[in-house]
Amino acid sequence: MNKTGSHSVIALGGNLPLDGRTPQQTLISAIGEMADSGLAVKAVSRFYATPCFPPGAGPDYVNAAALVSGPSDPAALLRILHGIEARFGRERRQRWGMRTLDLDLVFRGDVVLPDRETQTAWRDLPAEEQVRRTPDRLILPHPRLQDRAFVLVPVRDVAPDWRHPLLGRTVAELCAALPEREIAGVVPL
Ligand code: PH2
Ligand code: MG
Ligand code: MG
Repeated sequence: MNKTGSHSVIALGGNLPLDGRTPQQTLISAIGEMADSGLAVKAVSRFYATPCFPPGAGPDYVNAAALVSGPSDPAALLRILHGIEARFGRERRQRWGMRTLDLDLVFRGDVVLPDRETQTAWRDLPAEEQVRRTPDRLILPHPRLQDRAFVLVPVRDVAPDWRHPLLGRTVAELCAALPEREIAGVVPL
């Protein structure tokens, strides 16, 4: 089977210090917690400094990605990730607000959740609605994956050949389709 067939990729991000520790240190600890929570961490990307999205909404982020194998049920994996976020001081207050740690499930093999139509509807959501609306259930692949250099560039380090099950493009191809300026803003630490 393809290496990413039964694997998941988790995007890590943070832009606030926690107890005097930098976001980079928090992300490293979070990867340790993933392993302690029973996930097999197969690969970790480089760490990147990335401009905050939306621009001006806070300090720059540190972003990374991890390739893991874990529970076959994506919802069980998500519960583990939420538990780790909570242990690292994450408070869910504001959409796209500043945070000490964000762990997003980017994909799980070629699973599409909850179904093709719903994933497509969230993926095609107009930008102004993306600010207002948050899905109340797990959408896979992550509906904004193809848009964001701060997700795609780290994910390319660990899973360049994973193919989006609905777009039919690999991570490397999705990356190459982004404006050069956005890729250039994602700088290895
Ligand atoms: N995450 C967000 C909102 N904005 N910007 C960057 N650069 N990196 C992120 O991980 C990020 C963001 C919401 O999860
Ligand atoms: Mg996020
Ligand atoms: Mg999140």
